[in-house]
Amino acid sequence: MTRRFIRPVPPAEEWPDIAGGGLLDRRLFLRSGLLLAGSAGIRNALAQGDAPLPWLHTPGAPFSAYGQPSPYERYTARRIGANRAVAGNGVSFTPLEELAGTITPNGLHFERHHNGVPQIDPALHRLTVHGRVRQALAFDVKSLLRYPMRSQTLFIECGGNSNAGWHSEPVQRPAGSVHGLVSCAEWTGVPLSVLLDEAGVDADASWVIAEGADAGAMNMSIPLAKILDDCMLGLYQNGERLRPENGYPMRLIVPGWEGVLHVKWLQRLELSAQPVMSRNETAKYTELLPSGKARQFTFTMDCKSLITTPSHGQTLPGPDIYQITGLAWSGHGRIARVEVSADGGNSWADAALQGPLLPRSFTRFRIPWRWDGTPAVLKSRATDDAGNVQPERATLVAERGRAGYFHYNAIIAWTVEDDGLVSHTY
Ligand SMILES: Nc1nc2c(c(=O)[nH]1)N[C@H]1C(S)=C(S)[C@@H](COP(=O)(O)O)O[C@H]1N2
Ligand SMILES: [Mo]
Repeated sequence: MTRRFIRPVPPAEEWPDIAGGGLLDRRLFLRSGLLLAGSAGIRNALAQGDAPLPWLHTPGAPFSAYGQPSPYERYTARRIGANRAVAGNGVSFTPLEELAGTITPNGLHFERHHNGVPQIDPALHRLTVHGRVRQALAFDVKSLLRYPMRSQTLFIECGGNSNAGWHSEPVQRPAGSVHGLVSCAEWTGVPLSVLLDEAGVDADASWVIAEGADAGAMNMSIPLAKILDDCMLGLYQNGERLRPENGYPMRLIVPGWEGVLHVKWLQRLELSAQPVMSRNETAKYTELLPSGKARQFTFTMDCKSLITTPSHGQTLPGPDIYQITGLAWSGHGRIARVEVSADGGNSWADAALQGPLLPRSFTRFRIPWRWDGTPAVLKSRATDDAGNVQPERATLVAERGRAGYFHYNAIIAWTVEDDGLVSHTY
């Protein structure tokens, strides 16, 4: 006789709500996989046996040198931001609502280019370290690949991510097409402290000016202290060499800080006593506040989260138990807590956080929800281990005004209508 260790689960109707709108205890999903067994779409296996399936009878395709996703998944694709005046200037968004887990596949990492993607021959590429150093150095790719490396799982988020949130009306686009200028990957490379140590930093240096080898030679200033603390020269992305669109053959990795500082196609690091005051740190990535003062050098990406399922454009087939899930991240450290509301923020319940809880990286949250078929407003609110709490939109707008364009991290709300259709709301 087989012994079964499955604990009896009370029928779904008997589970108590732990917050308004039908939020259930986050541990219920752990207690039983039977949770959804009564749901539509699940059939008894023995009832199958309709059409003969060709792949069960014919040998499959041969080996491939580099694997591709199933053709049935071809719509899991980056959404490209169109209508840009300058060729090569624009974005492509990670389809966050199509993905699960926490790692962004390399082919779906978001892109932000000011001047297109250069096709760099690594044999011809050099990284020069110069300025206020004992001796200027030029590294070729081959020699850099021989340095001791380390790996870190980190998100990169564009400072302009979610900027449609500043609009007076909520934009109706899929979650990733508004909030998907953020991705998370395991980056492997050489700590910059190692390379700077070799060049010998002068005592009066306090900034590092990083420059890319794209046609616009994009450059940015980063405080030397940050560079020496935890920045690296990224060479590998999720185990393989960087993709051209993400900076091949090398890019700067600046953990937790805004995307624009992660200079791609890196060709120059200049040690300096002051920032260079380039276009992207003055005219751009600087914000006028209601007081008339401007926020400049706002480096750290703030604590943020969003529900990826259910989210805009999805439809709930009917009243049932659903898993609400999404992503949270903070440039200040680890995610400590994600609360979810199903009644527009009147009451909140803690979602389960999937470990390991890595600093400055995506954290996946999940919570069960019983939808009764009446209109609901879903929200998520993240807190990081430095105590930062994701603000309500009204709070953020009151603080920063509406002239802002960057660093939008307010709570994101989705409305579920009685027909199950999900849309964006404020
Ligand atoms: N050389 C160079 N580096 C660059 C950019 C660029 O246009 N040129 N774009 C920056 C911006 S604004 C962002 S948000 C990130 C985006 O990195 P990704 O395209 O790998 O997602 O790269 C940064 N590094
Ligand atoms: Mo960016």
